Amino acid sequence: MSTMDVLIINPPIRLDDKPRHIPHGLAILANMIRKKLHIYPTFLDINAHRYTEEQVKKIIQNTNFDVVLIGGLAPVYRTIVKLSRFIKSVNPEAKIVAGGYVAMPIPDIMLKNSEVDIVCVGEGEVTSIELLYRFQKKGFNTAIDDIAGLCYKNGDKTKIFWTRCQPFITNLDEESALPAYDLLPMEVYLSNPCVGIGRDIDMITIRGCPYHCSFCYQPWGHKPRSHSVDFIFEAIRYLKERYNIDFISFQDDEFMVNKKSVREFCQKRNRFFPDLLWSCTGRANIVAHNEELVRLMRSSGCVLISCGFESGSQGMLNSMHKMQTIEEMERTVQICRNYGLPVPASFIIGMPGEDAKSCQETVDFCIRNSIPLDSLMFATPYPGTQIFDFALKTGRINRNNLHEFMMKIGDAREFLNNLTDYFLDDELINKREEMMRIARENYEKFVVKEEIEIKMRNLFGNLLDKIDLDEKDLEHRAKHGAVSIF
Ligand code: B12
Repeated sequence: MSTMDVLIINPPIRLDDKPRHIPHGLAILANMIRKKLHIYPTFLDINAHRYTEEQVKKIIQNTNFDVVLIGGLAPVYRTIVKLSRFIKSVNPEAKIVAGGYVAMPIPDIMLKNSEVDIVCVGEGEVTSIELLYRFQKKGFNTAIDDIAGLCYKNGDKTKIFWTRCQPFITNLDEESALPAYDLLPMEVYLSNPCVGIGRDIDMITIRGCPYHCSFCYQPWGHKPRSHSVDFIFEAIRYLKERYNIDFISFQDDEFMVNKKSVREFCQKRNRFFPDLLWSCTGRANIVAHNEELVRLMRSSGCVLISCGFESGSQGMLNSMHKMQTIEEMERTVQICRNYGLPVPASFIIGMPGEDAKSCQETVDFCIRNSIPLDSLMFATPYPGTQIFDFALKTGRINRNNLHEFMMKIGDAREFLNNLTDYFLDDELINKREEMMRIARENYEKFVVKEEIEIKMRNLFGNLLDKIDLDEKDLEHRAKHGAVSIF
């Protein structure tokens, strides 16, 4: 076989909001496939276009493809199950390959319960190229058992095969690539900011995180691997020239993990793109002890550092292995406020061990520090996390019916499993509402609307006049970006 048509599908997520985040993983693979195999894939971005089921079906029927690549986060499991069936009904010969967070931790469950043929377990750069190259050279019925990082099934799903592990990429700059931005409907993403204001694009620069939080899924190990600052600036230069971006939202697990790189980033930004604004992720135990760094970031265009505070109870923080203290969280709030930065902290309710007292401590923390609890997620046992193992061990999730569990999995704003011994399900759901209401009411007393406008103007300058925020943007801002929370 010499020519091969590849269709890449980005399933929809968070349909109650606008599409704001580009599908980095799939778009990186699209670029790699183009570069290494000279195959020009078709990119079906259902999420960006918010296509209806009927539209998706029509597009698939009218597209030539031999291989389909599909992936995403855990909540797209049900979409993949459904879509894979449809794809096979249109083209029974096509190979369907899945990857990403939805498939990596439960490849066997996905293979047994869907029409997916092969799962890529790990980073896709090397694995997917080797797999497609094999198909291209030897056809679809060739052996793939020597390609690392795969899990696949025989035709009748009775047997699942695993190949050896694919080692982590060591040099992200050389072995990965930029996302194929040109294959994405970039105007959709650029006009729906993730966090910032203006033409805002998200970026991921690091894989792996040194921490071991019990609610987090970390397939990339605990030794962070980063793109070089030079690589990041190449990307910014391209995005500025081609898409005229104003803002970058760094969505890494922990952008501040390497302070030297952050400093280098700030210096280069000031030198080359002094108008560029940006936001990033942080951590209370880092921000609290690095005021100088925050000062530099602020004076280098950083307008927001979002931290996972998770809980106002030290006991809960310890039990989730968060490695941060309440004092560090309070200091973080102080530092952010000192520099006019908003405090978009997110919290979790319902971790194992949560009770009325720990919930009260979270509310007290928010009241003491005048923080609204707009982002309060339910502890959700996503596969691959320590709390998933806990839920299995304690019988909260049925080991024998993980497919059913995956079909239900959604956003952590929706209640899924009760991991506490203290609350009944309804009580937990009501507790969340109550906590959010009390903290919000208290916050409303604290904020001065006129001051917010001045602070926003200080941060965003003229960009504020460039875009109109509608209801959905404001709602999103409160829940995630929280730019108006000072
Ligand atoms: C950006 C992001 C988002 C964006 C969405 C991004 C998008 N468009 O898909 C938003 C903000 C919407 C989001 C939401 C949520 N997120 Co999120 N998010 C991330 C984040 C920070 C980056 C993801 C990313 O782009 N990574 C970089 C790319 C390069 O990696 P990648 O996608 O894995 O791709 C590589 C491989 O997986 C593989 N690959 C990927 N797909 C495919 C497909 C094929 C066919 C092949 C061969 C290979 C392959 O190749 C790629 C290159 O190596 C990660 C954490 C992180 N740092 O990774 C969390 C993360 C993915 N999110 C997570 C969670 C829990 C959520 C939420 C469920 C949380 C919530 N509060 O509700 C929601 C889900 C919303 C919903 N309804 O679906 C978890 C994943 C859990 C899971 N099993 O899905 C993560 C890992 C965070 C964590 N550490 O726990 N998220």
